Amino acid sequence: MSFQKSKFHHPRLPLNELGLSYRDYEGSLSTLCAGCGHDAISAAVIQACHELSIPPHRVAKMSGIGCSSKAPNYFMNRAHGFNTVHGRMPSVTTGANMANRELIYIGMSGDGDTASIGLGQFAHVVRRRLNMLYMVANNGVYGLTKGQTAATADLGSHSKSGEANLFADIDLCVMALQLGASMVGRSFSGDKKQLVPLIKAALSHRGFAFLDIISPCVTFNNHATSTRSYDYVHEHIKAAGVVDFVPARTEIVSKFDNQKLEDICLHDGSILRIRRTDDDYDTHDSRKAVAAIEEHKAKGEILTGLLYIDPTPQEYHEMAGTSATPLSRLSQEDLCPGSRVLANINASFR
Ligand SMILES: Cc1ncc(C[n+]2csc(CCOP(=O)(O)OP(=O)(O)O)c2C)c(N)n1
Ligand code: SF4
Repeated sequence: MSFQKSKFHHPRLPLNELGLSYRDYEGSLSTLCAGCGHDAISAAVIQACHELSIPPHRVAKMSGIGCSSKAPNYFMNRAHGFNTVHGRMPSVTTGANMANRELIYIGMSGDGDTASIGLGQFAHVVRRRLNMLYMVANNGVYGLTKGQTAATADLGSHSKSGEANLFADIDLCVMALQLGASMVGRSFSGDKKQLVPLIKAALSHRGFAFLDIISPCVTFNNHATSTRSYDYVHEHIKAAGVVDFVPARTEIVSKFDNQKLEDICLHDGSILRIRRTDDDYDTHDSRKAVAAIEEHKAKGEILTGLLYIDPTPQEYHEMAGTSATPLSRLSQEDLCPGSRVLANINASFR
């Protein structure tokens, strides 16, 4: 159940290019536990979409089942939304995207939703390069069903009841890199400075953008022996680089030491500006990104930031050569070639 927020707001709130304030990007009142990392992710999505002046009605919020999958109710009430079956967000998003390629698809899922019941669907949506932002709110547990260990929990980490995890974790960033995602990043719900530019870049990226966001579950996985707790993540986080997002049409002002800067131009003219904190880190090499993730993990560290980006990505519609006009806007005549042509097509399969 969701509760509506009061529409009252300060009359002098800053407005974006569409004349909308951030309150126009909010959703219903959250019913998640106070302090849940997922609410911080919703706030980051609100800030990113407001600052990018994205028309809310051009967005489709897609999710599965779980506390994380409830989160889209708490941002952008004016957008389209579809809470699908557990683990089935990728296929429903694929169908929606096939019918209307012009919407901006934001998929929000949990580690249970993606890495367990939805793992097969996740693999195929990545390899099909669907043009979407796919976010996983990764807390290492099933929050909604009260704390069972998820497939992303680290080997040896303990559940709240003290049980040790016997199995190695699935690293969703490594999977996404190996399956061909054209943008991959990892962040932390408590680090808005890093998360907001990553979300902006992912929304402006034409292709499959994957963000794994560590999002502690304060109720079931925030104890001393968890590697997804606020304390553990704060102590073991390591950034590959600082990411800044410069939207198209705004003046580009360098704030950093130019020696270490790299600017990547996205298809809409926006600039993704990366300042390396690790001189050796190469954001254009997916194999090195996999190695870097593994090396940091072996040291007990969590590597965050922009891990990989392909500056010339391809997305599904380009690869499959589909109609440039969305199917949802084609007329009956355009969609149906007529009974004689259909009869010939059917005959060709006999
Ligand atoms: C087919 C099916 N199986 C199992 C469930 C029960 N179930 C609901 S949410 C969930 C796990 C959610 O975990 P996660 O995706 O990590 O999200 P979180 O709640 O931690 O944010 C499960 C197993 C279900 N709703 N449907
Ligand atoms: S149970 Fe955990 S994941 Fe679910 S709302 Fe509460 S803190 Fe968030």
